[in-house]
Amino acid sequence: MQKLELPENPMLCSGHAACPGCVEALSVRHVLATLGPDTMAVIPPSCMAIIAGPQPFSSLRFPVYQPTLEAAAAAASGLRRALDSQGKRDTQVIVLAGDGGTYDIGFQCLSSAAERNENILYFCLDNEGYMNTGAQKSSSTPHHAKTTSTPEGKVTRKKNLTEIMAAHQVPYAATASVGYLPDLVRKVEKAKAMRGFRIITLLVPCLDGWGLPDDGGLAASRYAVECGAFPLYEVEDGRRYTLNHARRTRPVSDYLALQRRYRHLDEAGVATLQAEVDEGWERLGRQVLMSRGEVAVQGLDWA
Ligand SMILES: Cc1ncc(C[n+]2csc(CCOP(=O)(O)OP(=O)(O)O)c2C)c(N)n1
Ligand code: SF4
Ligand SMILES: [Mg+2]
Repeated sequence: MQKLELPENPMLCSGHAACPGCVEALSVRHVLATLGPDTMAVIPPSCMAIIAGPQPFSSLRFPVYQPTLEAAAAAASGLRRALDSQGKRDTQVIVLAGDGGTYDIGFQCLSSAAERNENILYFCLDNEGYMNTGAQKSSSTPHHAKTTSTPEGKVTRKKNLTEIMAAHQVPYAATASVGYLPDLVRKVEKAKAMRGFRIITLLVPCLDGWGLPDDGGLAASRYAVECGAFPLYEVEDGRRYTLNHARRTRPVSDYLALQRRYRHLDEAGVATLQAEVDEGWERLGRQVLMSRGEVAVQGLDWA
């Protein structure tokens, strides 16, 4: 077992406003400890903005700018350029945004910043819904999950953000989970050492929105990876795929059983989700093999 040392003066302090047991606060605490104090964050409206606290109070010991929900990646781009013009090229500009602010409302800004290869490190804190406003559905909410705006379960599937970002051919797009902490810390260190547009999507099981007990966030973080619903992987330059946790060790039903948002599902519904996870896992496996040159793409020659 690897012991991780955290600095004595955390950049995210105790007394913050997260729900007790929230995995988002834990994840961000480790992210910030790995990045260090020469960091500036853009935090759009989200649970993270609540955790950071209302002016003049803050649980964060470094500069933070809160833009509108649509504008996080544009605000970070501007901040980066202002710092560069002052010669502060080593200061990391990060975004700490929710999935609603990333997959949906801030998506046009995000796509543009990725296309311009802005030198920013974007963290999507993916709790699979609009949680601080009462757990409504986002395009990251998985198929069949109940939210307050999909009371009978969501009828469409979760958008695949990492694939969309990889298609922008950015230097780095990865997924991570605080349930696999050494992997998360390694990815943050790796992204910190790179230049250009980098994005890490962190799965954040939401106690309230997913219907988990106060101490259930970490188990859900691990089960999501172990059943393949949230694979841990990295894509470099849109081409080189690496799967970081290559074996699935439990059925999707174990993961669903932890969460109240799936409690309405019958056996057929569970089987549908298992089939969808299997399909996604196979597609990812093909990408990994193709990027190693182990699978030839058939039938794409010019006529
Ligand atoms: C354009 C716009 N629409 C709606 C809102 C209201 N609003 C503030 S935060 C939020 C939810 C954001 O969800 P997400 O980004 O997933 O963050 P979470 O609360 O889940 O951490 C909404 C809808 C807003 N601020 N701006
Ligand atoms: S609503 Fe969910 S993600 Fe937000 S602070 Fe509470 S447990 Fe954390
Ligand atoms: Mg959210």
